[in-house]
Formats: sequence, structure tokens, C-alpha cells
Amino acid sequence: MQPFGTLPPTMLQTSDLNRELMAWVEETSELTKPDIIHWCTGSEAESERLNDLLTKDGTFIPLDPIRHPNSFYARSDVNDVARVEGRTFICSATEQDAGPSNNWMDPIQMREFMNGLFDGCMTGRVMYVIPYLMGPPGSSMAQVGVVITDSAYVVANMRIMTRIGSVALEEFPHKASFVKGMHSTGVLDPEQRYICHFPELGLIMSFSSNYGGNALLGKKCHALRLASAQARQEGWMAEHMLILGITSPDGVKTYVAGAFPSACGKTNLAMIVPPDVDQAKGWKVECIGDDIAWLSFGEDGRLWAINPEAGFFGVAPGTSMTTNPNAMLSCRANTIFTNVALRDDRTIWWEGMDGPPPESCTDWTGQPWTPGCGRPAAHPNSRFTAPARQCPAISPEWQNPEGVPISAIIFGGRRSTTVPLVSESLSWQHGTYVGATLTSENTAAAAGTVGQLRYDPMAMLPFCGYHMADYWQHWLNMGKHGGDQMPTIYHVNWFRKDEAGKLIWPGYRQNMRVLKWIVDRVRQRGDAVASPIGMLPTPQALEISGTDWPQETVKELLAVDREEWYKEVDRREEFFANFATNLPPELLRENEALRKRLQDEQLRF
Ligand code: GTP
Ligand code: SPV
Ligand code: MN
Repeated sequence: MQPFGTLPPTMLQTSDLNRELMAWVEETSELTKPDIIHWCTGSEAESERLNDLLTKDGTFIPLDPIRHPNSFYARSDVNDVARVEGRTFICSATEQDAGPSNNWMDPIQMREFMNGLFDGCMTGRVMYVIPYLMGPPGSSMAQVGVVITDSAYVVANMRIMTRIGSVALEEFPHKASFVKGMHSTGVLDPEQRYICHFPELGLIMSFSSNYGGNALLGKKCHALRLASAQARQEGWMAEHMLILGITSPDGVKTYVAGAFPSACGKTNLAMIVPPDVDQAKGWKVECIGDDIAWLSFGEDGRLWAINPEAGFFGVAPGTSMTTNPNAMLSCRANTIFTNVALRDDRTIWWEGMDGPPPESCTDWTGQPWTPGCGRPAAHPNSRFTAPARQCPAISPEWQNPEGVPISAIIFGGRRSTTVPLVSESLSWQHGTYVGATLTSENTAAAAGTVGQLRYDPMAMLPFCGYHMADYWQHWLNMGKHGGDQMPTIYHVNWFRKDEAGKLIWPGYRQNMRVLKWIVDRVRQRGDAVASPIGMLPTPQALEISGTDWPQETVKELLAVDREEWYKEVDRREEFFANFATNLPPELLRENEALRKRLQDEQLRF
């Protein structure tokens, strides 16, 4: 089928920024040599044509129009199912700027090498030019970018995840610069896969992967890796955080941001449905964002957050009407499902969905699947791409150009031992230390060994676009600037296991107990007891006394085992040693202060 070309919009005839855009598009098309150039408008008609094109070339299978209106099923290449951290590079001017936790290549060499890959790569293909906007229209915190890609699948996903086309171009006159993103599917050879960031140039070059975090360049590449480096220069923060708003029974709204590593529960927490008893009392939770937050100081001196995205790229397995009804309803229509299982009636399925598994279906690789066959039907990192506006719990504030004021920040990882259900930091500096030492067991969201424990500071290990220790220093600096107006920092762990290896905490909706305690604390009224690692809730404060959970379970959930924590402190010292050259001394001092508190006999509880 012959695709369609369009001319650049007439609004691009003026201004330096627009001339820069036109010149760059021309330069890139001379390099990549596409047959046709298509400037995306973001219109419905364009979307329909793209979906038709993707359906005709076999990338999309349209789903049942009643059960899933305007929704499509896609399978990726079997070797292209997750982010590839080993092939992701921060090409800052010096290796020192990228720091020990990032792969680095000399920017000039890497550009030359990448230009070699991009040379002629779009011959026989369409080059799509996607102007996009990260953040609410009219927001001074929002940013514009332009992605050039030869993948219609990427266009279709970007259209959901960001605001593309004319709405983005209309923001150009208000912005000083735009991020340039170059993406090509190549031939999906894993050996040619490179995701490269040039912070000084505001440039991203991504080759040979169509997977979300590698290919939807507005998301992790722009909104986290480039934005984090820029935020440090300009005094704001770009974080891997959900944002939610909690209304207490007295009508007061408290906004909370939360950083959890990939596939550790951000989307689920962002869309939490409070238990019926809490709803009856007047508790309500609304979602502002599920993955990324940009935070900056407002005129009132508080930290305000916007969600730069416009959609959810959510983990499918485990999502159900029981665990996360808001996610299920968000992806009912206008959604792309990638690498889930397909039923014969053109509906979808994944492990953990409501109801019994289908008697047979087609798995994510296209093979016939039956319940006993020994393979999962959906890839563990299969995803839905759904518009945020479709979330029943979306906050009326989610597109507020000012953002929302943040009262608490939550860090959480997957830890089967050691880390209690929730604890409250003693200060911003202590909270920065808690974030810097966040650990989690690896998940399927990145290529590698699932289950292995690793440090993932602030859930940003794969996403920080500069030296991690400088990033910690930036957190400390933000705290100095914000003083006592900074949010209170919490550490949660939904994933502690008992000796039999069973999860102790029911999680999901029950996490509301923890959120309520956090809200009460920041409003100066929740009960807490001091422990060496921070303040812990009393069992009453978690309202666990009203349940039939045995006292022993509650104890296990909140336990701080001194022997385990001594080991943790030693390991943290070793971890910090990796960043020695730039490490803020405050963090080592916090580690020693924790060691001291562990020795304090007064802190028995
Ligand atoms: P990314 O999109 O990769 O950044 O992931 P995320 O942090 O948004 O994680 P998400 O909410 O999608 O959850 C990932 C997995 O963790 C899913 O399989 C969930 O079912 C599971 N999960 C989320 N919340 C909980 C919880 O409270 N308890 C338990 N046991 N599992 C949870
Ligand atoms: C994550 O891995 O944190 C995700 C999915 O949110 S991706 O967009 O691939 O980064
Ligand atoms: Mn994420």
C-alpha cells in the first residue's frame, strides 16, 4: 500500500526555532534517504490511515470492535521485548559527566558511528516527522521535541503517549529549544541496537528496536535521561515517579509522588481504588501520572509536579478487574496491546487477568497455546498503550499547566526481606539517603536476570542522564533550597515474604492503609514510633487491628532486624565507594548515623 506524504505545516515558515527544525529534518532525510516524508498532524483521520496501514502490513490485528473499540494487537520481534540497558549510552562531553552507572561513548565518535547506521536506513520506507509536546499545553514546565522515525508503530504509540502534531507545533513559539530524536527500526538486529543520548546537543539516536523505552523517545530518553541532565542545570527535577492525589474525608487534597523501579508497582499505585470502607468514609484517590514526574518550585516555595506524558505504557500481566480496575477500564478502547496473548474471538488475554485462562489461544510469539503447555501466553513484559484521559480515576488536575503541589515522596522496591512495609524519613537529607540506597529485585522490564537484587537509586539507575553522585548532590541542593517546605520522604515495600516464601502483604487496594498513614503524617496527625531506620506506623495507625490478620503478621511486616540492617549498612558503604569521586559526604554520614542508631538500645520497639 502506498503511504502518504505531507508538506510541513505552514506555521513552520517563521522563527529561528522553526528554521532549525526545517534544516534538521532536511539534513536527516538526506542521511536516511526515505522514499516519502510525512509530517504528523495528530488528527483522527491520520490515525485511521496509519492503523489501516499497520493492519495491511500485518503489524496490527484489529481487536473485536465491541469489546475493544479502535484497539489493536501487536507482536514484537521475539528478541525485542524490553529495554536494553547494556546498549544504552549517555554520550556526554566527558566520561566523568556520565558517571560510573552509565555506558559512555565519546559523542563525536558515537555520532559518526550512528550516522553510519542511519545512512540510507529509510530507503523504501516512509520517514515520519512527529512534533510532540511533553506536559500540559500552556505549561511553562512543558517541553517540545520532534521524533523522526520510519516506524508507523512508533507513531501510533507516540500519539497515545504524548501530545503530537499541531498541538505540539502550537507550543513552539513559546519555547527556546526542542529535543531532536532519530529512530529507525533498522532490521531489528540486536547487535545493531543502540540507544544513544547526547545531553549537550539535546539529541537522541535510537536504532534497531521498536520496544517502548527504547523507541518511544519522548518517554525515558527525553523525559528522563535528557531532562534529568537539564533539570540539574536549571534547578528542577525529572523523576521516574507516579503522581496521585488523595482526598481525605474532610475534603483536603494531598498530592503524593512515588518512585518505584520498573515493574514494581507505579501504575498500580497511581490508579489505586480505595477499599469500600474507606470510600464510604470519604477517601478518594485520583491519578495524575503513572511513570514520570517533572517537579519544580512554585511561587509558594513548594515543589509542584506535572506529568509530562499523555498515556500509560502499562505492564499487562497481573492487571485485572480485581488488582487494578482503573487500568482495565483505561485500556478498554483506543489501545495498542503488545506481546499479550490473542484469543480466537479477537479479544486479548494475559496471565493474571480475571476469569479462567482460555482453553486455547495464540501466544505472544504467534504459537498455539494451551493452559498446560508450560509457557506463559503473554510475555512477562507485555504492555498496553492507553490514553490517560480514559482512566476513570484521572484527576481533574492532570492537565493543569501549574501542576500539583507535592506533600510526600514515596520510594519503593521489591524486597523479599529486610525492608518493612513503610517507614518515614527523618529529614530531606535522610530521605535522599533512603532513595540513594533503594534496592530492588530485577524484573522483566529490562533484559537481564529476573529476581537478582540490585541498587536502583531513586528508581533512576537506568534513567539518570548524568553522574549519579551529582544527581544525589542535586537532590540535596533542592532540599536546601526548599527547606521545610520539601515533601516528606517515605520508603515502602509491598513485597516482603515469610519464611515459606509467600508474600506477607496483600498489596494492591490494601496499600491504601499505607497511603492513609502517609497523608495523616504529612497533616501532622498519624501515630508513629521511632526505629533506627526512621519512623514506623503503630499497628493502630495502619488500622490493622480491625482485620483478622494475626498480630504476628503485622510484626513481621514492620520488623527491623538489626542483624540484617547491619549487613545492609556495610553493603551500602561498598556501593557508595563506586561513586567516591563525586559522592556527597552527607550520604556517608547518613550511613554512619544509621549504624549508630542500630546500636541504640533506646530504639527498641
Ligand atoms: P513500569 O511501567 O515498568 O515502570 O512498571 P510499574 O512500576 O508501573 O509497575 P506496575 O504497577 O505495572 O506493576 C508491575 C507488576 O507488579 C505487576 O505484575 C503488578 O501486578 C505487580 N504489583 C503492583 N502492585 C503490587 C502490589 O501492591 N503487590 C504485589 N504483590 N504486586 C504488585
Ligand atoms: C519502565 O521500564 O520503567 C517502563 C517501560 O515504564 S519503558 O517505557 O520501556 O521504559
Ligand atoms: Mn517506568
